[in-house]
Amino acid sequence: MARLVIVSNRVASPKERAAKAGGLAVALREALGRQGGLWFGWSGETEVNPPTEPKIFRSGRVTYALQTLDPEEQHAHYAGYANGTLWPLCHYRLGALSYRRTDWEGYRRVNDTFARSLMPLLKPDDVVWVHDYHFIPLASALRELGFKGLIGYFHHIPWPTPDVFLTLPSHAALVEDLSQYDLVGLQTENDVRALLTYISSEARGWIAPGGVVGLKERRFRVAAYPIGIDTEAFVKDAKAAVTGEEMERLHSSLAGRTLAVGVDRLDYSKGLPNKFNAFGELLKSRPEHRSKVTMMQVAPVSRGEVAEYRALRRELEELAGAINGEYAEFDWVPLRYLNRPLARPTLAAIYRSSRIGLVTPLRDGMNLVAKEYVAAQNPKNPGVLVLSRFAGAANELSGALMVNPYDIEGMADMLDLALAMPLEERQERWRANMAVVEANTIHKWCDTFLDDLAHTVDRLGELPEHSRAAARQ
Ligand code: GDG
Repeated sequence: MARLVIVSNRVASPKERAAKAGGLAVALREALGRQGGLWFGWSGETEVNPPTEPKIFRSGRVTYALQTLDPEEQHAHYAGYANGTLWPLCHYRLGALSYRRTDWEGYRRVNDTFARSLMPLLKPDDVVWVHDYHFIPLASALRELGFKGLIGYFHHIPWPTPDVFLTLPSHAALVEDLSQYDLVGLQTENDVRALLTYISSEARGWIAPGGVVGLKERRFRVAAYPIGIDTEAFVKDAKAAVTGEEMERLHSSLAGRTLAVGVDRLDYSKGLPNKFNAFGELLKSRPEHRSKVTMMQVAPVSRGEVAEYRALRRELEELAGAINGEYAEFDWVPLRYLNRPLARPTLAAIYRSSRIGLVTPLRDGMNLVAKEYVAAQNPKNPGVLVLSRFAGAANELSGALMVNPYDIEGMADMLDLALAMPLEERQERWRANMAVVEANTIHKWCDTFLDDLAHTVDRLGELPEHSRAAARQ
């Protein structure tokens, strides 16, 4: 069996326990452990004149290789092009997009640095799996250094439609970079359609059945792999939480009130101001819920070095203060707003205790919180998932109450509906959602992607005659 090499910006340290590391890190570590492998990424450190070789250490069957970066280069790569340009672009936030040539150049230089650091560690028959938008040019850089083996890429965030993508000055180069992969995985069929439409209508590529693409002299495949969670682990955590001390503390603090929960990184794609406003609207327009419903928003701070994120934090503090100032009673705070991350078992306990899971991003690749909320419910008395139609998860979780996060009053209506929903309907909706969450786990996602990557070359060879003819033109 070929060795697996995983590349991601942040590498979960082998010491990080499953409860803290998060589903993706655990699944990747498992995939690596099964066949033995290498996990390569940024060390999380910067240094002027950094060493050209990565720090290497082993844990079990996994070798870790971590590259340190020059601070200016790292800034252009991470805060600049990856999170200042690509993140807003892929989340349809053109107003927040900033593009500087120096960032684009820094982004590519950092990918060259990563490739030069990784290349000496690669064997010709390694299978390389690259994760996310920090690394789109990595395959080009590795190919340039002579790596001919299989390279797959998974894009965790949405792929924008051509009209939006064309606002990126470097769009053509970025898609040529993508074409150096053998398999490009996206979250949903909508994302696949968006990328393929761009390739056929703007980049003069051709598309054959099964998402096989020809672009200049390259052939590769584009397909949807909707990511899942470690369902079994979540169900276990949520069940264990029932008797835990934290559950007791939570319940006594609620004093019999209904809980609605949101869990999102503090990111403008997650639609937090809209969610706060919808809760405020509910309290304003339906006074019967005052003092009866508490909303808890867990929003760990993320990317504090990017200006938009600091502005968002201020906006949310103001909104939370306004809602609490307007409606709080001496014994009830309507909105509990936390910027600290909580341990996963605590999250599971909160999900299970919440009558409503509020997942209302303006745009999201998938949104794992939606799936975690479903997995954590008590089948005998499940809560209602209120879900933005713009989350990738909306394609799968048909049992959710779908909302448009731009429609504040519409969201307040849905909250009202969720609060009144009878048990039978809650169970029916939950069963539909849970069937998906159980069928499509993170492990299955991992195996399906890797299996398809291993067979990509066969698929590329099976092109129908008309596509081969197109490819020859
Ligand atoms: C990207 C894409 C895609 C959050 N707060 C705490 C905490 N979390 C965990 C959640 C969940 C994860 O972080 C967040 O995952 P999401 O999928 O919701 O969102 P992103 O971070 O934006 O992830 C997204 C994902 O990649 C995977 O492909 O679904 O669309 O944007 O697991 O539970 N975990 C703990 N404490 C917290 O306070 N322990």
